[in-house]
Amino acid sequence: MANSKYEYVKKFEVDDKLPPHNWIVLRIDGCHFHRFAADHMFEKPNDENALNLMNICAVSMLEHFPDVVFAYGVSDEYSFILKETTELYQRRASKILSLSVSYFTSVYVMKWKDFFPHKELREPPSFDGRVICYPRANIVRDYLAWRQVDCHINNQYNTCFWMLVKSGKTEREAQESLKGTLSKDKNELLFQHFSVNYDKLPAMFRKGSCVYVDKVEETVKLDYSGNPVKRLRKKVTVGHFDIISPKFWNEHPYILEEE
Ligand code: DGT
Ligand code: MG
Ligand code: MG
Ligand code: MG
Ligand code: MG
Repeated sequence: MANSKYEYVKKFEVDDKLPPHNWIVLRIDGCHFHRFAADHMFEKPNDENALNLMNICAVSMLEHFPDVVFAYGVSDEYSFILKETTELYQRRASKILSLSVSYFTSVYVMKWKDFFPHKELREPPSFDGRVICYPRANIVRDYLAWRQVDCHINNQYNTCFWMLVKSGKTEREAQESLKGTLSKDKNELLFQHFSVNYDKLPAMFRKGSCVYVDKVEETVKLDYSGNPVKRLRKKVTVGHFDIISPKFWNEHPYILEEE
């Protein structure tokens, strides 16, 4: 088709391609989820259904965008790691960001009733998003460690805070009694006052959630002498691991393998 005199407007568009040979981290976060959680009466400090809904959205993301090699979620946020060689949307930041945030949000709405069959979705959820490039896999690991440390600090604080409030303290009193306390003081408080062993709380609350492609062995058929014929199958899996220490990464070296 012939160019119209209006074609020149295209020249105003800026190139937003992310640099090559960088891991791309995409982090999305629920907008005003403090209010959203209150409006939907999420359990405090952790609502298992709400977290599982976030996890299902992340699973869907890995299935929909195969270049996402790992995802880590806590509270109302999820981080997605795209492999360094990805050519998804020619690495255009706005495309990657807008399509993944809108896809995640749509799945959140679609799957809501599976997790909250008796709760109406009262307002449209929305998520903000950002992309960050990291040139080395070890920095991506440090990024993930940063998010998991955050998960731990917040969860330990919130667990104490809501235990104190549920036991009769006002929110201000609970805040006052936690001021200046160290991690071990909080564990002690939970144990002494509420007989709660922090380490025994659900791993999803303490560690957050990891979503990745696992290689699982599967029996496809039996051979003529009745022996199972096995095959490695890729399966998107959710787990709640320590991703700060090397164990998980040593066991799954292919996830952040550099080319
Ligand atoms: P933002 O992100 O600046 O739009 O504001 P918020 O309100 O989303 O704040 P953010 O992202 O820093 O903190 C997440 C909020 O979501 C926090 O206020 C507690 C709430 N939230 C997340 N997960 C749960 C949950 O499982 N239960 C409850 N009760 N609240 C949750
Ligand atoms: Mg935020
Ligand atoms: Mg938020
Ligand atoms: Mg958040
Ligand atoms: Mg189009």
